[in-house]
Amino acid sequence: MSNVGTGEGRVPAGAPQHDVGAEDDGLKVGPPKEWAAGVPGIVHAMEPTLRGMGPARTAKLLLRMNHKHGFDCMSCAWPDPDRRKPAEFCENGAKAVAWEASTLTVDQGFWREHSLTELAGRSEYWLGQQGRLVDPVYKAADSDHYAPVSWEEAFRIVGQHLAALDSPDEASFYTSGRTSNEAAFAYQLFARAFGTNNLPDCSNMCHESTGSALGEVIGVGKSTVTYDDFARADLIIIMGQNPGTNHPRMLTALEEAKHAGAQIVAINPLPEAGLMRYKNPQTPRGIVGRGTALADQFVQVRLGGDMALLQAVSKRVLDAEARHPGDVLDHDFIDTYTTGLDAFASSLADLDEDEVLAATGVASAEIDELADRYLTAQRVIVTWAMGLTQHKKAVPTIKEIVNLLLLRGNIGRPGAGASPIRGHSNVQGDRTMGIWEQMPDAFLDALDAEFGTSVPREHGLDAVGTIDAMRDGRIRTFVSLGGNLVSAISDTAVAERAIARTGLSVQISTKLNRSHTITGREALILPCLGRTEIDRQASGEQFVSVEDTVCAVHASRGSVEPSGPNLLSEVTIVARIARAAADARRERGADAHDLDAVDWEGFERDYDVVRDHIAAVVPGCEDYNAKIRRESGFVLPHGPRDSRTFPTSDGKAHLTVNALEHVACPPGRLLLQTVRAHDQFNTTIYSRNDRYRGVKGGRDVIFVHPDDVADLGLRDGQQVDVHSEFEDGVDRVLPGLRVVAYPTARGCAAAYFPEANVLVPLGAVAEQSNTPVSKAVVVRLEPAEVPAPA
Ligand SMILES: Nc1nc2c(c(=O)[nH]1)N[C@H]1C(S)=C(S)[C@@H](COP(=O)(O)OP(=O)(O)OC[C@H]3O[C@@H](n4cnc5c(=O)[nH]c(N)nc54)[C@H](O)[C@@H]3O)O[C@H]1N2
Ligand SMILES: Nc1nc2c(c(=O)[nH]1)N[C@H]1C(S)=C(S)[C@@H](COP(=O)(O)OP(=O)(O)OC[C@H]3O[C@@H](n4cnc5c(=O)[nH]c(N)nc54)[C@H](O)[C@@H]3O)O[C@H]1N2
Ligand SMILES: [Mo]
Repeated sequence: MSNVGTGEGRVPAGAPQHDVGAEDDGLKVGPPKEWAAGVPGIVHAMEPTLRGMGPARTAKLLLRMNHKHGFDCMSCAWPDPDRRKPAEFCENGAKAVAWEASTLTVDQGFWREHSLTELAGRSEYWLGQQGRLVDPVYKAADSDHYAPVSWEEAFRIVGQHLAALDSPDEASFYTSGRTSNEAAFAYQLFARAFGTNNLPDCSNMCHESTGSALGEVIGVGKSTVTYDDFARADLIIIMGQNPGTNHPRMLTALEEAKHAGAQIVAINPLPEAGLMRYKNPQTPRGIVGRGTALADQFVQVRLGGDMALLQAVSKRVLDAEARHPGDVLDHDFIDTYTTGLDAFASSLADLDEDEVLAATGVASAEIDELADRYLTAQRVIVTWAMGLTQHKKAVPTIKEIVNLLLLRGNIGRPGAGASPIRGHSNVQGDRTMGIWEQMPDAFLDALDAEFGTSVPREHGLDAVGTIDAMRDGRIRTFVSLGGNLVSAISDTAVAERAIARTGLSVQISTKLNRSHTITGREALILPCLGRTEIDRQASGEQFVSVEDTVCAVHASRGSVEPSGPNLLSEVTIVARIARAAADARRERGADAHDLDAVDWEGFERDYDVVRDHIAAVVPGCEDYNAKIRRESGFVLPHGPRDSRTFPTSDGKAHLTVNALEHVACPPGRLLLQTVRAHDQFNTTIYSRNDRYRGVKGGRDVIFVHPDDVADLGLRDGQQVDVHSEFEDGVDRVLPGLRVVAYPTARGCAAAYFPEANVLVPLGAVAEQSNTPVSKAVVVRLEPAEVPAPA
């Protein structure tokens, strides 16, 4: 099963035999002093991705990326080290910048040429290749085309629709995690002043399970570690995360930790290239190849087996304590800071090893080895991402991480902690700023105190809830601040029909995607500045601020000219929608209510005004304008991390009892997970390659263990239709995938997101967090009817 030996991190037998790093060998990037010369090297290596940007723009941007006076990379939420390297970016960050800063633009003729019907038939890849959106466009009710519209008219249309609703709760305001803190704060304020808490966001599909679990058991839903903790840890356990592709700069931190003596354990059904081997080319960081072996132990768990695995490790820790009473657990910590040990220990006393084996597919000896590593380490960090959060039992699984860490006091001390690794670069900041359909009353009270408003207290709709409500006709206006909800959410066909029932859909975006082609009866595209671009307002050039996965907040400044003269900033667009909604309410003889309580023009003129309000409302952001101007920004306070203060109901960290459950896979079926390829950012497809997994020029593949391929009577390379099986009995099919024999865990399979979203019913969600279950879908593979050659 998992045949990567201790200390070696070999790629298991059956892994693609080519050198996954082969292409990188041509990448010539010099040491710091030669970095100017290095940039063209990167450009060369990443052709054609960077072609659209031109050399001058490219160099300027790549060198400012993640720097103290530059802009924050939009490709992930990995933090910046305090001592920055000259080129503080990775290959995928460069791709994200190139994609945004493309000089190619969608001209006005494009909209005449392409009907919506035609655009809806295009792939995400094609749509993203059309260039930057630079003019607002409107699709009228009776038209199959968008057509250019003035900004005034665009805002008037949104305002009219919003004012015409019977209730503010008939609108829903989605946010994707690239939005700045300033835009996010303005947006949630607008939605609430308008009268609704319907603020779904990408986090609902992402780390919501993390927030639910951590919030409940330690009182704060965020990482308990700082950047520097990685170098101080002596064991780092990486669960359900593929940093080589999705957080490449994390590999540098892991390599540094390794040099400082840390051991690394990867827990994953897939032997992900970046977890196995890492070649640090100095710059750019994050290139995977035949370099250092990273993982000391690779635990090849079955999909959804982590809860059982964690319980089995905790049980071994408790058994060790029973053998050496007083020597194993951190009793001082447990007595002072936690509750629930006795119940937890007795629940694990009769943990069934056979069930653990069935759930994990991992031999007892491997679990013993993992437990030994945990027991010999003094400072342990556990990181995780979508491989844990997108399961039915995601929330209890994450609570089991906390259980394990608490047993030996691994929270709230240097080099130790629980570290969710967020996805979108500012998804955490957006939440801090109030983008959440269930913000606590304390936050809403602070808003009311600051603005004199009376914002609603009833919880709003999340992402799944919004689609559900659209389906029933309960949401009539949909506004999206970034993102691509139709493509990102589960049950694609249902989501598309749901959006089509709205009266108006509004996308505030940088680039074309499927959510622009599947619209309400009327639709608007409002094109905005991206993070790379200079944002000029009446008071001068503006900067924005963002928060990374370890709660560090800092400024981000664009440095190139906007892609078009007609672009507005996100803050401006939000402020003008708010004013238009207020005007429209007045025109209808109604009161603008709370919308008039805010100085929207002031927000737009000078983002310091927004930040002054953030300072007054958001805990930890006091004196925001001063702190954000410090070179390295500042770190938000975090009780558990800083002082072992746990803001839970009883002020303690909770060891919890979680009934063991795993996803059973009926005979002849597989468990399918949906993953990202190396050349994509969520629904944005940069190219159709996934070179770390050996795939080139296509995405219609399903990775299956060679023995499962044989057992299912299939052949490597065969075309299959993938049918998912859920209790609702609906036959959901992803047709025409090519079987790729691949060393994933037995009984498991993987295909690409977002294509595979067609297979997941809207109602298949994680308990408590309501996150779509994207990582363990029971599927049946049927040989596809391949048309005979003509
Ligand atoms: N280049 C690039 N960077 C990105 C993104 C991108 O699309 N492209 N997306 C961003 C976003 S929004 C996010 S949320 C993150 C996502 O970062 P990841 O969570 O790394 O993304 P996924 O591709 O979903 O990979 C999930 C990983 O978990 C493993 N896994 C799946 N199921 C299980 C399980 O049951 N148990 C265990 N132990 N492992 C499992 C998979 O094999 C895979 O390695 O990346 C962010 N960064
Ligand atoms: N099956 C399956 N489904 C999943 C996942 C999975 O692993 N499997 N992962 C889930 C996760 S973790 C997430 S986070 C969601 C992602 O869901 P979203 O965040 O909604 O999707 P993205 O693809 O990141 O959004 C990309 C679009 O954002 C716009 N954009 C880019 N930059 C900017 C900007 O600066 N400003 C504005 N206004 N717009 C911008 C562009 O138009 C681009 O097309 O998908 C989820 N869906
Ligand atoms: Mo995400």
